[in-house]
Amino acid sequence: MTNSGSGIPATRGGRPFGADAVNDGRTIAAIATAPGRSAIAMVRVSGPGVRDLARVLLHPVTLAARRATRCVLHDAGATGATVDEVVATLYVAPHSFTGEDVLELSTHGGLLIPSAVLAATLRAGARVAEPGEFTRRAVLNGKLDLLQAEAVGDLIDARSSVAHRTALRQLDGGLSSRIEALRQGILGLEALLAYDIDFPEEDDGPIPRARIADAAAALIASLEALLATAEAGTLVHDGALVVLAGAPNVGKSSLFNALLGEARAIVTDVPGTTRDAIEAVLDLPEWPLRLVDTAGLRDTTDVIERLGIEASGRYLGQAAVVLACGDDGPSIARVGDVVRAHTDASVIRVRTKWDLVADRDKNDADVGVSAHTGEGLRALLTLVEERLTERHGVPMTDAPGLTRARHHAAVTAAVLELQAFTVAWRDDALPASVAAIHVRAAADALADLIGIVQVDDVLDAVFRRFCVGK
Ligand SMILES: Nc1nc2c(ncn2[C@@H]2O[C@H](COP(=O)(O)OP(=O)(O)OP(=O)(O)O)[C@@H](O)[C@H]2O)c(=O)[nH]1
Ligand SMILES: [Mg+2]
Repeated sequence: MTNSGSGIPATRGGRPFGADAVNDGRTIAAIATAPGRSAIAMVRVSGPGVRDLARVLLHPVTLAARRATRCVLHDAGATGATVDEVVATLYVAPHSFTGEDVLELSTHGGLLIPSAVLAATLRAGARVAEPGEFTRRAVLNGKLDLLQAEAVGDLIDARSSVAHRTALRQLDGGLSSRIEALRQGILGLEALLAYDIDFPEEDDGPIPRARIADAAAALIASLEALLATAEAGTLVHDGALVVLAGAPNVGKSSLFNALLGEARAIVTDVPGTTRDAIEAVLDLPEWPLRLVDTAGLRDTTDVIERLGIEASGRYLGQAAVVLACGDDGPSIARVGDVVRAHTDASVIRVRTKWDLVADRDKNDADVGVSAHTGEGLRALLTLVEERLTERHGVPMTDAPGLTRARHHAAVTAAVLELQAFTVAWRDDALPASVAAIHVRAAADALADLIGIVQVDDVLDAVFRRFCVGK
């Protein structure tokens, strides 16, 4: 069956992108390794001019595909001087990361040599790659879809083992295939509708109305199940924000350092020591945490301290869990009240300086900790993980889930469109061909997510944050 005559525009999909949508067809080059002193570095070149460039720069040039070959690299510029001895590996299109001819030049490390090798490739005709441009070309050439490309960025940026595992799964294509299956489901619904539109005169239509409504309901349920993974997924991706709050001098920075196992924040017996919020990643087995030490909360006329306290307030507003710290019962209660005014995050009452507490039976906190002896630290972290799991569900690293606001927005848009369709269909409020526009919009929202369509602003948004050379 085709959609002709149904009033539904032809499918936008097919294989991702016409190649060269944004690609200017030039050969690009970049240093792919981080700057600084190192044993080796890598300069990556991709594009149609790679083999010509190799001929100009390398000696010998008999490069076999996928074989690391030791060569001398000359600058083709005025002097023709030797720049470095390199190991060159040629990947022939389409069997490369970008889908184009790719040359990887492993050079000696340091600040000078990689830059000189890059300069030589530019003089031989390449241009400097934009951030993320190698991966962008991989997407344009159908080597990766957009979700997998994001996963490449996530792998590079991963600061915790959970985020690392999640990114690997996404790179594996698990999320892409789940989204694609849902999109195919929506296209199936669209096909049922097209049939109904083409043969409206048949009494109940050839397809019972209820069957179409059921199909829409089933799709909405599946999309909502996927949406339910977003909260935990985003927390895993970004790290769950855990804020240490309390009056000055109660031991927040000491606790922060003890949890991290290193002296990151300055500790003194002077109240008001911490002026600015300090953030660090704590990689727990289930949940990666973004742990934040803040300025002690109190009324003050000191301008800088005031700014620090305001920053504490902002962090509190975004927190997933707040550790309300105090070194006696009343100070814990006070900070608990202040914190609750700023946030609806889960609050854990923490009694600090537990080593000094004589009356340990008094029940004025959820947990007692000592930064000096280490007592209670493990119990506190267990409690943090329990609270996160209670609120946000178990982070799923084995099943595909949503990890970014972009994913959440696209799947939400698809649900809203299908809901709008369902209402119109149930009430017979709109002609089928008009109601069907909602179904098409739902399918398109998922197509944008995987990158089946050629939308430059979607690509720009995804690749803007990549590093050069990736
Ligand atoms: N005995 C004992 N002393 C502690 C403990 N934790 C912190 N202290 C002491 O309490 C004082 C204040 O510690 P900080 O960690 O700087 O306190 P803070 O809450 O970060 O203070 P501000 O940054 O000023 O708000 C220091 O003298 C610490 O040595 C603890 O577990 N046991
Ligand atoms: Mg402090």
